[in-house]
Amino acid sequence: MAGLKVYFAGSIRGGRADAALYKRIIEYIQKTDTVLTEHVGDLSLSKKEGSTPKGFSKGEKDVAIYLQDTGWLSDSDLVIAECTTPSLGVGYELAFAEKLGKPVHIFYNSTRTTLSAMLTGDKYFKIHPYKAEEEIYPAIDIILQR
Ligand code: 6K6
Repeated sequence: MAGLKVYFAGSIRGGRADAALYKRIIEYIQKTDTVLTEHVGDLSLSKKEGSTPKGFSKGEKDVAIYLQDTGWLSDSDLVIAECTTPSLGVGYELAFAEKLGKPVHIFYNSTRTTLSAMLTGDKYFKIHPYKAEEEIYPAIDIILQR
């Protein structure tokens, strides 16, 4: 645990097609900095598991997730999101982070998706379209001031 506190956002119930990519990005950030949301890259977490409570009713668990994640957003130094797989939760987190005044960096693969106009149209966000995964890592080095 060191350096900047990064809130990494990626789709869970929106779909886990990019979970392995999230894991690689999280591990890259963790070389020098702290990722508050390591679970987003947990490959054992399926879309269904992310929504199936263990020991909690669905409502109780979701309240706990919401409170934990909004708390982490408040505590974070910046937000990095991978938005190729669309996610309502990630969209909510991005707007929440903007209201908190946190720097927000949004990555997406422009060969696979067209980002929502609610993100590309908001000049607050720093948007990083990429065509190949290798382009993500040098951009992260700059964001983290390595
Ligand atoms: C348990 C272990 C791993 O995940 C869980 C339960 N689910 C969640 N835990 C923590 N954060 C979550 C969970 N579900 C969604 N989120 C937050 O919303 C994450 O920070 C993601 O960036 C985002 C994904 O939203 P959806 O709408 O795709 O689920």
